[in-house]
Amino acid sequence: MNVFSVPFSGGSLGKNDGCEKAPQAILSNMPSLNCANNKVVITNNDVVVFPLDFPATQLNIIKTVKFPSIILGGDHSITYASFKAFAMQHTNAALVVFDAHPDLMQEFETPTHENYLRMLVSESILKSGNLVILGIRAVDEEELNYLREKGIKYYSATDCVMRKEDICDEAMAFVKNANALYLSIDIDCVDPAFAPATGYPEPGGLSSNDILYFISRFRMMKNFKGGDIVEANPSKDINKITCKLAARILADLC
Ligand SMILES: [Mn+2]
Repeated sequence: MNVFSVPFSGGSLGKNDGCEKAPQAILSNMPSLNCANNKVVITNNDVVVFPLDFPATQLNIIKTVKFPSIILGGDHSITYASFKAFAMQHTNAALVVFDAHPDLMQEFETPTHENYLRMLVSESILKSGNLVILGIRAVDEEELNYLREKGIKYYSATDCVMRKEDICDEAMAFVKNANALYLSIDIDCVDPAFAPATGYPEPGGLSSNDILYFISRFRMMKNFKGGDIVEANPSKDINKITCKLAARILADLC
């Protein structure tokens, strides 16, 4: 599988400085995995980023990333550019996001990890009917209004834990007719007990096993063509548990 490393934290508004080190930390944990997919062959490609130049970084992502592939962030703002590249390479593309937060704050001129998803929808790069968000548990009122206004399909973290299989069935049925499916995994969808190293840890999330269950099923969909893993921060990690989980997610996606 092709992997594109995007060591960029400039979209985290200073809240997750250090997440630019995640691609290397995740890749360096791959050999230590002891799982069915540990023989997966990864070809890493580094995307050149400009820490102080947002638009230039976004352009470089769009120019460099080719699918099928997995993108390693970096903060969640990089999904704005990588999904844009995905939508340029595939018509009628769908996005399934795992995240504690919906990232739908009012848009500004440049995408950040708080509003990239709203920008994708409001700029019509992504149809709201091709979007599912899973695992949310920290939502601003402004975001709730936008979710309702656009009729966006979403599931809380509690739903994802309590009704895992049904919700996975529903979400898969919802995106199965899209030409191509992109999975975006913000590591903060997972409970901080399992993934403490991130910018906005929120209690009450999915377990490691829950996220791996969802991935194992989405991964088998015929239209699955790519995705990303974002917001892990090695500088906040404890015994590498977050980066090891991210490495396992990467192995299972490949
Ligand atoms: Mn996010």
